[in-house]
Amino acid sequence: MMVGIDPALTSPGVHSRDVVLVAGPWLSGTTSLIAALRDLLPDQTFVEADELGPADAPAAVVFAVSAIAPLTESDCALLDLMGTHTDLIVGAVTKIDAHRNWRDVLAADRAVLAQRAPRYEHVQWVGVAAAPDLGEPRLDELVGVLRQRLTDPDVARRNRLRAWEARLETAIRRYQTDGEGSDRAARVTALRKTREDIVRGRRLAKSERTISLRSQVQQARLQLSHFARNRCTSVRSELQEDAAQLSRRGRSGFEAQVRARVAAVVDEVEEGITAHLRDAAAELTLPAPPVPAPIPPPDIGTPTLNSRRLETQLTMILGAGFGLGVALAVTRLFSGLVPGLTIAGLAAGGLVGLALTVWVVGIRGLLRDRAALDRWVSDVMTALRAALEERVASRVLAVETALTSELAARDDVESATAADRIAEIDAELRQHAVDTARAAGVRDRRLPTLRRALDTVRTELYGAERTEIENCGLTESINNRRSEF
Ligand SMILES: Nc1nc2c(ncn2[C@@H]2O[C@H](COP(=O)(O)OP(=O)(O)OP(=O)(O)O)[C@@H](O)[C@H]2O)c(=O)[nH]1
Ligand SMILES: [Mg+2]
Repeated sequence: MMVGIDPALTSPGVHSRDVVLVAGPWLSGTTSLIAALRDLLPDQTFVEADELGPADAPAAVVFAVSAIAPLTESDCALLDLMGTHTDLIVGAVTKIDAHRNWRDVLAADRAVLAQRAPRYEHVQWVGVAAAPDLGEPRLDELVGVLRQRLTDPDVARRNRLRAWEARLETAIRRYQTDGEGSDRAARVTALRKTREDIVRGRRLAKSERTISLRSQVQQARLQLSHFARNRCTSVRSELQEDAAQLSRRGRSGFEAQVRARVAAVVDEVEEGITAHLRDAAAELTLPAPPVPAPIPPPDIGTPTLNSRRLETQLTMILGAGFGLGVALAVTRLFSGLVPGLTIAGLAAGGLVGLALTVWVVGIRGLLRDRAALDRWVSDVMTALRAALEERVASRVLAVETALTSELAARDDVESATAADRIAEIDAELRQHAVDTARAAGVRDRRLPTLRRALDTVRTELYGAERTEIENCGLTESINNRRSEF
């Protein structure tokens, strides 16, 4: 019949069965009602919902609801499901023996259902008591309605039209959602979001890394220079203290001691630099930078201890003068005290004077050497400090270069991965767009025919006026097709 409108519309896609489906919500009295109906109408087949397949369309649906309360939303949804392919629906309010106000409930049920959809406006409602606690079952009205309606030749035709309506509505809905891409919308939104996240994540990661590299390098430069300076300062004061307390014998070993300390400080600072830079690289999750060959300690020269001639001469003369003075004083003291011992006094004075001269000259020499060594230590430490600061600067610079290029390489790899992922997402988005456009094309091609067919069906079911309202102006003149049904 629909083939006239579209050759593809060959069947409503359901299997019409000559059975009456008795269905209802939980504990509504379905089983009791079915048992009673089977007794009263033995020629009819009554089934419960679980005895029907999804594509089976019963000839009639008896929708049993208890008289205890009016229909709820879930009850109505159940009826929508049960009555999709069947036009003949009879509402049965059960257990009317137990609920005196069942007529009010029935009226409420009728109103609720009529509000739900136009197709429910003409549903007949009856009250039943299939298994009353007292008295006889009351099923006459329901039996009467079923007898009358099931023999009506128009019922089969209307059932078939109803099945068509359901199928056409489903098809139209499917084409519409496909054409609008509604089912793809969630996926498309998710894809767009992922794409944005990737782009933003890349940007963020890049700037974060650059910033943390810069701060690590600056920190390293500052802390290591500070460390090197500190070491130099403390070793300098240590050595200057040693120089100030130097004994005559310790003088020769002092230079070696200074050299050893300088070498130790160089090693210490070098190790400090290596450890700090390794930690900085670890902080940036980069491999430890290579450690360059250690530098030799700076050239610190030798202390100049050979005194100048003039100074020596002056010291000698002053020392001799002092010695002579002391000698004369001792001699006079001796000869004054013991006049007979002039010769001995002379000898003793000479000895004391000589000893004092030697001592003064010696002390003077030691003090001069201490001062010279102190100056030397100072020079050595200045040179060492300069060398270490330069070392810190050059090593930090080398590491900065190495880490920057390492970071750039890593960045390139990540960028490539992100670009691949974005390309994949873009391809999928394009595919969705193409699919949606294609589905919209199919929808635009198919929809007019399907709507025309639906109009035809609805006109048959509700009359032309109703169809106008149903379709919101989509109706076309189809009266000439009526004969095809
Ligand atoms: N008073 C009274 N009770 C009834 C009537 N019909 C059924 N009942 C009671 O309602 C309860 C449920 O009856 P069922 O026929 O098993 O209802 P159902 O809808 O098949 O129940 P489920 O299959 O469990 O959902 C039982 O306790 C019945 O005795 C009736 O007409 N009057
Ligand atoms: Mg049951």
